[in-house]
Amino acid sequence: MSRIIRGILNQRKLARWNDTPNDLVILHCFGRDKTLPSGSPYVMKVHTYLRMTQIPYKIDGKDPFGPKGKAPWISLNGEHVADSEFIIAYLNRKCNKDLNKEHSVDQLALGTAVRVMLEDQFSWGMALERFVFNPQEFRKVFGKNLLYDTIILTFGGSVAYKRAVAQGIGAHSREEIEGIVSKNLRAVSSLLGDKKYILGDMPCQDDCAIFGQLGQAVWGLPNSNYEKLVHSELTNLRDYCFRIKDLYYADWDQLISRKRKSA
Ligand SMILES: N[C@@H](CCC(=O)N[C@@H](CS)C(=O)NCC(=O)O)C(=O)O
Repeated sequence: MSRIIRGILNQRKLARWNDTPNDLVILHCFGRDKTLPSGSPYVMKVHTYLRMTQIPYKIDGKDPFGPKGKAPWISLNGEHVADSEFIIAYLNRKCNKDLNKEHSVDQLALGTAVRVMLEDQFSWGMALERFVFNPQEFRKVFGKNLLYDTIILTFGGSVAYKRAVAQGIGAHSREEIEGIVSKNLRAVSSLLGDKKYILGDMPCQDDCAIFGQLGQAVWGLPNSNYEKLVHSELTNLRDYCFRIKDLYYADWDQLISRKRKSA
């Protein structure tokens, strides 16, 4: 699709969300999944941030793909922002929030390093596991019906594979990729140790992203080696995810229900 046509379609899509209730964030993302509120780590990240900061929000599942072609994106008072990091930076400014104020610059650098490792490496391994190596298992997380699942998994598999090859990791064998990604998880486990959150007793902004990613290993990669790793060996990662779930997602079971459409 040409850039001009994409631009026009984008403008139309955004216009639909110009007139939303005052000061209410609309979080645009895919519909609910079956084992966790979202199989997208980036959606989980923003969702968790909204809960930690207690910013009022509502979920839209009809327009999941934003101006940059990805989920999530948000609308607030006629403004639209795409990309989880930019969304959080924007909301910090607009709503005067700062989850990092208790932490030193050096501590925050550690949080950033862990986030980037998971977002730029673990998440590729996760996408390949779901769409390329083990697609039937992923149906347990997001499946709707055989036809829908077959289309999404076939299309998603081909896109995920091409992108992973372009990124670099996709050139490796499944075993090699699992080795790389398991090493990520072991590194995060060592850095977390017995701390409650990645930097200590208080959560920081990067905990939203770290939870979003690790939560996929805990609840969103059934019968994978990553699931086994966090449930049997790296149990501090599993406990970390349960801690955040218990604190910020009292309605978890309702959220993973297919029946409700908005939060
Ligand atoms: N850098 C983006 C990444 C978002 C992202 O990759 N979203 C995925 C879902 S997990 C997506 O929309 N993929 C569709 C596509 O790339 O076509 C962010 O932090 O929000």
